[in-house]
Amino acid sequence: MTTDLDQLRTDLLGSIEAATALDAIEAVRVSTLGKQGSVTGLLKTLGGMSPEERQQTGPRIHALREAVSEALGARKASLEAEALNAKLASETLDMTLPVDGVPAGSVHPVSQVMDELAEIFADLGFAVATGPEIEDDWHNFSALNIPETHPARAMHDTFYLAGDHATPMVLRTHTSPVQIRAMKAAGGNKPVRIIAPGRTYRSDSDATHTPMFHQVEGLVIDKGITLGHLKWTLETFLKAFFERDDIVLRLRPSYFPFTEPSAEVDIGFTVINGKRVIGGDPTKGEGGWMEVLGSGMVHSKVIEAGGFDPNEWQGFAFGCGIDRLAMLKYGMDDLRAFFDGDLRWLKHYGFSALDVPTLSGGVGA
Ligand code: 2NM
Repeated sequence: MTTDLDQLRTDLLGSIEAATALDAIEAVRVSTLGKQGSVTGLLKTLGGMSPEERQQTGPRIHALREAVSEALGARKASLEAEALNAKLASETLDMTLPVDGVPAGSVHPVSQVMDELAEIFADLGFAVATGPEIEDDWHNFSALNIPETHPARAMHDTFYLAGDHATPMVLRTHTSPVQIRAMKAAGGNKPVRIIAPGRTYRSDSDATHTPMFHQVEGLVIDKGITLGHLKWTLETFLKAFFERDDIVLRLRPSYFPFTEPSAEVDIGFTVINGKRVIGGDPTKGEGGWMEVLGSGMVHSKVIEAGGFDPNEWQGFAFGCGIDRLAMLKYGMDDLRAFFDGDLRWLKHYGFSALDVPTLSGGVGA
């Protein structure tokens, strides 16, 4: 028995050591430790032994089972490590290969321009304010000095929503209600410097008008604010936005119910190779002026509606279409394509989300 066990141990450990594949290891395991295995068979013989024999042989059989089990585990681990090393050696990764083109989305020009606006005005100390697109009549009209009978209400081609008669609800026709909310939030005792970009709605549809469009409006409320501050701010903004220092502005007297005085702002353009280019001397050649903004000193009634004392606080405001700004800067000619969701258009005019900001510089560096 002694020599039998020693011989079996030598044979089994030898065949485990000789196994060169994982399935060979598994075959040895089944033939030794499996239900019908040789070592399992030996363990079963313990029951039929005399106590003396069992005391002598039992520990040796158990030791054999331990040794076989350990050898199987060790050989298995070393075969697995060998296989992994072989795999790693054969599969080198060429880091210089170009990556497969991953289809990426693009940033819509409207989003791009909104980001540019936020960046430029942040440099000038303006925060970005937002508000609801479904507004009540007071914030969209009354607080902005547009009373019930005012023709501007008809002018705005408002979308009215079903609501109770006392507080008619509308899709905001401009982002001005956001300015009113920002003034109210300031509590009438500290300055306000915000821009309000966002969606606006008017019942209007042709090549230059869509029922939903984007506006940005700016508002400054402080003490001692003058038209000079307004003009400097708009000039600084437009130079940064169009990335040219030779931008000239012209303020023309106009009318808005929420500002007094009011001015329309024209920007000078020149014509190069038959194409209009923003900037340069508009009095030369085929150059001229195009309207880009509305603006003015905030009407005393609006200052009051916003919760400020108009005898102490003044302000200026301005507004323009973001879609139009994008068209002027990036050269699209049909506004409707902005909202068609045509992937070819988006690919052509869209921006990479990973691009560093496209503006050549900030403000006043
Ligand atoms: C414009 C033109 C002129 C404007 C006025 C206000 C407010 F709330 F302060 F009264 N917000 N935006 C404004 C003034 C907007 O857009 C053509």
